[in-house]
Amino acid sequence: MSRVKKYDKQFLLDSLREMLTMRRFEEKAGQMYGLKKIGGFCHLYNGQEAVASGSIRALDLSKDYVLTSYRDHAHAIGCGIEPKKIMAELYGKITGVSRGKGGSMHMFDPEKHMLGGNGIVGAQIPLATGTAFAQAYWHKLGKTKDLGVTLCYFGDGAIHQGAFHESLNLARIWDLPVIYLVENNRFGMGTAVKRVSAVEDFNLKASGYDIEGRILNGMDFLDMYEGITEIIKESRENGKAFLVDVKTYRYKGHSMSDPAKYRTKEELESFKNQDPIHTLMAEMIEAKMLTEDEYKKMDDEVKQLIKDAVDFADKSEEPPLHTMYEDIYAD
Ligand SMILES: Cc1ncc(C[n+]2csc(CCOP(=O)(O)OP(=O)(O)O)c2C)c(N)n1
Ligand SMILES: [Mg+2]
Repeated sequence: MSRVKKYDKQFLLDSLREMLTMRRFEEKAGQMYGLKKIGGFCHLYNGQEAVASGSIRALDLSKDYVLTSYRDHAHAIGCGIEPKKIMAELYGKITGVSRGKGGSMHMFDPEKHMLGGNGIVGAQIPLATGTAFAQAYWHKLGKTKDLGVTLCYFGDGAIHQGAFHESLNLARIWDLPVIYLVENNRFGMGTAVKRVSAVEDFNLKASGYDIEGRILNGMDFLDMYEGITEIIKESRENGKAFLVDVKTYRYKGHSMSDPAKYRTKEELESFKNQDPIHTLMAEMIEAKMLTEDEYKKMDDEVKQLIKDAVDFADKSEEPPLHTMYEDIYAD
């Protein structure tokens, strides 16, 4: 039986639309960067959509939290932040989600339980550990009915930071409900994982801290959703930490200035042939849950949403100079 048939049709349509929104957002961000509407650092997520969408959709954002790296536009979309506020942030406008002061790497909206992108490789790992500590503590004090979990994303390049190892140790000693998710896209900037790491399957690192490690296929929405759903359930029920190695791939260079000459065309093509959006769309069409015309209409609507986001960002104001020293410390 087709995999999609056991799912609610609306859930699948919403998931497909969300991944399309992430993809079209990134394509437009790349274009606007080329037109110099966006400056500074900018890292695109094309190809990795099933990772953010398939995992954030398994969370309960009334009690769970998300933290990630600088490649954070899609995670912000997944947490329900409006694309226009993300685009305005890229433009450095006051209407941006971080009031135009964070830029591409610092999407942050505590109301949506998105506790930030981070420019420093691995910085989110101890922050997520602290967030999970708070969740465990609140639960112990009886302030929350169910335990909230924290989902912490980082790249394969962050594994070698000391903070990763210290955090995993603390997460086990204190039994924290935190899921460390490695977006293993095979490269840290232009350096292939195998050139800097003795192991390529990072789930293996979990055993050194007596936590459980798993591998998931990040090129497939349903594999991601099902795998993470199981992990979240165990983490919530038992207050356990997990380390998940998610195999994925980015279609674009590391950042806007990277022509990505360190990989072959064949490698790129082999991953484009496993495109997560195409896979879900094709399976839904095959199962008669979607027609080609409906897909085209969805895509047109998504493109319009992103175009509106660009218009919103274009028309918004820059933050006034006097706000320069605001939003630095918490009140
Ligand atoms: C502490 C620190 N060292 C170096 C950098 C420069 N830097 C930015 S991204 C990056 C590579 C990270 O690769 P990875 O963690 O695999 O994430 P990906 O870009 O593949 O999503 C490096 C070294 C940084 N931002 N922070
Ligand atoms: Mg990487």
